[in-house]
Amino acid sequence: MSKILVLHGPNLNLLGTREPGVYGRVTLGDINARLQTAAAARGAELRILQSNHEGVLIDAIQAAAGWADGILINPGGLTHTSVALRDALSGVGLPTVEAHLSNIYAREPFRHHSYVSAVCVGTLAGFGWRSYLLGLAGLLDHLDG
Ligand code: CA2
Repeated sequence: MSKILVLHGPNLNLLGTREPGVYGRVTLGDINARLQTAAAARGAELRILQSNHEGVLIDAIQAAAGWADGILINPGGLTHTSVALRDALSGVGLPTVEAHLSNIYAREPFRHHSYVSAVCVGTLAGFGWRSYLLGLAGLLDHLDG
């Protein structure tokens, strides 16, 4: 059974309550429930965490080295700013998939660069909440070989 850490970065707790034109009307709770259903169908176990704090996310990534087989992460705005988050992912070395609700390459130029992409197996962006499900499937397939 694959064990996956799912991380949601800053402000993603606001999903479904603000900016529905950009991020949709689905709440983070809805996304987590859909991920849990998809994981159960694949016989995988998820532990899910959202935090608005970079250090909390980094602590969770470091702790994952002791139990997880892979990481699914939407770093939120930290995608475009955080060398520290990238260093944590790189240092732990667990297979990681990056997921974004929006197509970051079709938005403002400052969103076009991700610090974490280069240390990830792959990136999903632009499929709304389905980016997470596609990312989970891709990560589990990658772990299955
Ligand atoms: O598209 C994504 O998933 C992002 O990671 C979302 C981040 C943004 O900074 C990235 O460039 C792309 C923003 C997350 C904040 O989500 C909100 C949801 C509702 C209302 C306000 C913010």
